[in-house]
Amino acid sequence: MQSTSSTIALPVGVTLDRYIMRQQRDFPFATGELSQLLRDIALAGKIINREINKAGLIDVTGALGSNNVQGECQQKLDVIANIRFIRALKNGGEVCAIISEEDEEIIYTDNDHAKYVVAMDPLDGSSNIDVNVSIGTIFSIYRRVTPIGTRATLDDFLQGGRKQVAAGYILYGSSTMLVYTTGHGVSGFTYDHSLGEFFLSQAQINSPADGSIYSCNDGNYNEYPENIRHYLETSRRQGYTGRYIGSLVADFHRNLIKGGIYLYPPIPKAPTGKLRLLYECAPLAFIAEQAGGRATDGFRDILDIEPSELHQRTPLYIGATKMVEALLETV
Ligand code: P6P
Repeated sequence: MQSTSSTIALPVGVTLDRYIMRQQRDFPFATGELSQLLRDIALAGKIINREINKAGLIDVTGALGSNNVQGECQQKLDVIANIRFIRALKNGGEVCAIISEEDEEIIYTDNDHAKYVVAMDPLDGSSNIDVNVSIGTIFSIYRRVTPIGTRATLDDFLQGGRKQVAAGYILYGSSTMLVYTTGHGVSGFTYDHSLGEFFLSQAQINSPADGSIYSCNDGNYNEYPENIRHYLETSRRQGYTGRYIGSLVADFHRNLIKGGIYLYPPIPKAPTGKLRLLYECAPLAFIAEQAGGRATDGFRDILDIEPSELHQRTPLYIGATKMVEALLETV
């Protein structure tokens, strides 16, 4: 169903709450649960933002000394972010279950009558925390497929990216931004610390169809598949710019706004890619497509991948449509 023009025509400077209410009004059958869920996520984002901003002062930087289910060294803020988001979603009452990069198993909220499930990376790029580089939260929302009132199951999370009802990220950067889609375009909100509010700053983000920025870890270049090396060599000959922050949300956001492509190909130590499908690649692919871009694993659109495991990984090539299509031509 197309949203009416009132949502798109909103002036910049509208609060997130008002924007969500306007969006909800555009959909007469909306009952408010998704709106509330988006508010719950924004609240958790505000809290994490506060923790991040004082990280250097209260010793929440650095490693915790434990590893997450991925075997990756957990940073203190990783764990804090995970706890905060889980608590906000539990208390909000709109989510019956959560999966998180930080937990191996499904997290049940005991809200078995809630309609939605959430897949999240509570704090992606967290190794950058100690050096004050931008980091981000990524979230993906599905309507459950199991009966209301029962405990959620794997099936609720393995529906495939095209079944997402909403997806977004929070970028804790030079400013803190919330960017999300509910399938009717992509909107960007900037956090005003003095007021404790997210304000609409980009009503409709349309990503450039082409670009000249590529983002990849050049240190892995020699281990990339031959066609990817060929694509990068061609890009360099064309005078493209390499920009790689090592924080997916920051690299993705820059490319979304300026036009570019982010690449995480398969490499010997990550033969199916490093990034996770359900809570990193699928939500960003939803946003990319809604903004006019594209996302693939090198063979299929990310959103067409049929998931089989909660923490499964995938190669990821995401960004400007013409750049992704040029890469696919090398396959
Ligand atoms: P590498 C951070 O760990 C992350 O998941 C993304 O945010 C980032 O783009 C990528 O991994 C960096 O991985 O192997 O280049 O250090």
